[in-house]
Amino acid sequence: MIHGDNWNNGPEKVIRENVVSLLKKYGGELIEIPYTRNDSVKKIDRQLREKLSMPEYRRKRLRQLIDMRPIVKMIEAHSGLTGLIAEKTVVEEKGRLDQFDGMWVSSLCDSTDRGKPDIELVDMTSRLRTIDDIMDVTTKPIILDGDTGGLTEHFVYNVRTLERKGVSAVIIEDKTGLKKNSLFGTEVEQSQDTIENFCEKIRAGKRAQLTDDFMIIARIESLILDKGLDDALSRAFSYRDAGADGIMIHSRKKEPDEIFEFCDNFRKQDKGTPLVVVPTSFNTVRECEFASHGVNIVIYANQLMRAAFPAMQNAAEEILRNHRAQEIDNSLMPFHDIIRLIDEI
Ligand code: SPV
Ligand code: MG
Repeated sequence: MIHGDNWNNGPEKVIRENVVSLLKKYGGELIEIPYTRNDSVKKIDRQLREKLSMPEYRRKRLRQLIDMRPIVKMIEAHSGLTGLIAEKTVVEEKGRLDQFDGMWVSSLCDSTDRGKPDIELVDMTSRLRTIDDIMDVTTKPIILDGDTGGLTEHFVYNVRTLERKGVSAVIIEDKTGLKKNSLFGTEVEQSQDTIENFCEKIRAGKRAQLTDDFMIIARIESLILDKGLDDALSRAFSYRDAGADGIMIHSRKKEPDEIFEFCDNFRKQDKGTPLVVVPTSFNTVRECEFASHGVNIVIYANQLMRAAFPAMQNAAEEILRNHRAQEIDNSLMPFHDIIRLIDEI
């Protein structure tokens, strides 16, 4: 085997170790040549990334991943920086590398980042701005949290725009009126759309779509609103029949039982339609267990935002308490690292 010596350090080291032990089994030889660092190699690297980030390549990658992976893992991004974390974070575990497959542009985090409530107040133009910021620095596929999808007459235009930009999927939820975040549950007034209206919105969106790549995923709020499993299942089959490319089932319970029950019952009748879950409340479940219940996509919907907020608040409080910044310095990213965090072109 011939390989550049650039895999001696960093996350690729583990791949090198795997290769070395495999070669040993049959007496193979590893020939390492000094890695070439010059402008033409950089150009090939840039061209490859450029291709991956182009709309026609990025858009279809979600469908490809669903076909290839036991489960697709998406993490929330609400800015260029969080996009970079989603794009670049890699861990090594037991000789394997692991990373996220793509990004979820959450309405909750996009709103929170602007200091606004999650009530569809941040309009589509601003949401598209966030998507642009993320797309500028990443190549992985994107799912947009499309809230209720708004008026059907507006939704059809937004489907075209998202598709053209290279977004892979939009998830719309079956609520009407002033949308509130699902995790409030029945603490606040929330109303669910009728099956007929929501099916019409899905059908209109699918009619508007120009490519075969883009996905419209229907999100069912029946469990959030205590309407029960039967309501959730009958909605799921109706939405699928109206053309939804996937079903997201949501719950605010800590135990995953109702989610598993939904998935198991859905899979008895439908082996193929992708299922999506957002385990913010039922966070004890590991990805492989979701996969064993027929789930295709797991979305970590708000963890980056929730990690950043307390850290920033603590830094602000410590500076106020000490009238200087020294005390907080040990818990901060070193100054030298932050100025080198973003690659220059
Ligand atoms: C979001 O991330 O905005 C979502 C998921 O819609 S949830 O907050 O759980 O409703
Ligand atoms: Mg949302």
